[in-house]
Amino acid sequence: MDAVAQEIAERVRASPLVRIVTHIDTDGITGGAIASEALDRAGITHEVAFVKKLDEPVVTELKRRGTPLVWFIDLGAGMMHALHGLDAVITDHHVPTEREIPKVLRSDLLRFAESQDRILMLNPHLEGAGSDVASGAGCAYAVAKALDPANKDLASVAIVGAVGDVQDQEFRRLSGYNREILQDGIDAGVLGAQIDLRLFGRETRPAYKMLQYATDPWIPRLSGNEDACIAFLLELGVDLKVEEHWRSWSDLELGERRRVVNALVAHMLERGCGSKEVERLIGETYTLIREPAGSPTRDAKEFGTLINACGRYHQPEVGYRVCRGDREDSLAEALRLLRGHREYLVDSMEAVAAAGINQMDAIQYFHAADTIRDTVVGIAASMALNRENAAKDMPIFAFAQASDGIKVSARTTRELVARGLDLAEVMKVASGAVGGQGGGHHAAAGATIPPGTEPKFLEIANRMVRDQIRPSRRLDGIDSR
Ligand SMILES: [Mn+2]
Repeated sequence: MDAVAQEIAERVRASPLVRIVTHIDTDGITGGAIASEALDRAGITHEVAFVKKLDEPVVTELKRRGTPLVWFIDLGAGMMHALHGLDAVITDHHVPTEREIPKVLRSDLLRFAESQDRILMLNPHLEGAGSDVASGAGCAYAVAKALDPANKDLASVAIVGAVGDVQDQEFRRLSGYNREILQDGIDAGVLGAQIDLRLFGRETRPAYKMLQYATDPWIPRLSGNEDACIAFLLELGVDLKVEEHWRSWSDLELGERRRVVNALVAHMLERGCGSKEVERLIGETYTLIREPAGSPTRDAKEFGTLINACGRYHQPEVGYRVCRGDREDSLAEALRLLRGHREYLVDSMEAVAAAGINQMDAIQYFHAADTIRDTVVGIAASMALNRENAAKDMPIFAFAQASDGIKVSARTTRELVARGLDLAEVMKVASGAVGGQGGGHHAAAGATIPPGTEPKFLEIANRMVRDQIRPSRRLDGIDSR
C-alpha cells in the first residue's frame, strides 16, 4: 500500500488543483475529511464533492470540467472501465473493473499507453487482499500519511470510516491494513482499542437502553424489552442513575461491567443460545480518546452512525465538518439529523406494518412505495427482520421508490448465510434479468430495477434463494431468536 500511496501523494502535491469526489456514506465522508485536511495542511488547493454513486453522467461531467486532478475516494474502482481520459487518483476498496484500452493502443503500443497512464489507484484488491482490510477512508489515510507522517492523528477518523463500513463486524475486530491505522492512532494518542461488550451506544445511551436495543447478538427476553433490561441490571446491583443522569455503559465501573457481561453470557447460555451467538457479545471496540466522555463522537461506532445520518438526509457537508473538528454548529445539526433519522425509523416501521410483509415459499417481502426513502429502506428491512412479525428463517426483500427506479434491499441472518445464502448473487442475477443492476454482500445486498418488474424479480429471487439454502440441519443458536 505504501509505495502506491507515496506515488499518489506526489501526484497530488504536483497538481495546482485537486477535486475530491467521494461517497455520501460514513466511509466516504470520513475519507473526504481526511483527504481535505491533509491537503489543507500541505497548502494544496482543492474542492470536495459528495456523490450518491459514481455513474456515467458524473464521470462525463468530470471529464467536461477538465480539473487538473480528480481524487476519488470510496468509489472509482467500479468505474475503471469508464475513466479513460481523466487525470485521476483513486483510493477505494471496491472490486475494480477492467480498464478500457482504446483499440489503437493494442499490443506494442500497450507499454506506451501504460507509461502514459493518467490513473493511479490504491486498492487492497490490487494487492490480493479483500474489501474488508481497509476502507475508502483508510486508503485515503494512507495517502495523507504519505503526504506527511504528522497526519497520523487522522487515523481516528479513518477508523470511524472502517467501522462505519462494518469492517469490524465479521470477526468482531478490525483486520489487515486497518490494524496498522489503529496502531498509528494509538501511537498518536488519538485512539484506544479495548475488548468490551460490543453493543451499540456505549457512550450516549443509558446502559439499559443499550441492552434493550441489542440486535447483534439478539439477547432472548432482553432485546426489545425495556422492563426486563432495567430489572436485569438492578438485580446485579447496578445503579441506573446518578442524580438526574442515566448512566451509560461507559459510566459503569470496571467491576460492574464485568458482572453484567458474565450475567449476560450465563443468561444467553441458559436460554439455549449457541456459543457462536454468545461470542458476539464481546469484541474489540474503538474509542477516540480525545473526545469528551459521553459524547457522540467518542465511540467509533456511534460517531459513524452520526455521520451516516448526515449522508442519508442529503447533508454530507454537515458530517464532513464534524469530521474536520467542528463540535459546535455542525455537531448540533448532525445530532438533529440523527434524532430525525431515529424518528423516521419509527415511522418506517409503521409504514412496513401498513404495507404488510408477504411471504413466498423461500423469501418474504414488503413494498413501501413512496412511504420510506430509498436511502433508509435497507435499515427498515433489517429492523423488520428483527421484529416479531417477520419470519426468522427467510431473507427479507424491501422495495421503495427511488429517483432512478425501484430500490430493492435484502437482508438476512448469519444463520442463513452459513447455510449457503448469498444475497449479493441473488440481487445481481435477479435484477440483471429484469433490466436493473445490483450486488452487495452475502447478508445485505441492494439493487435498482425498472418500475413494474417487481413480480418477475421476486419470482427469480425466490427460486434462487430456495436453491441456495441447504436443507436445515439444526444449527447452533438458530432457535435463539
Ligand atoms: Mn466504503
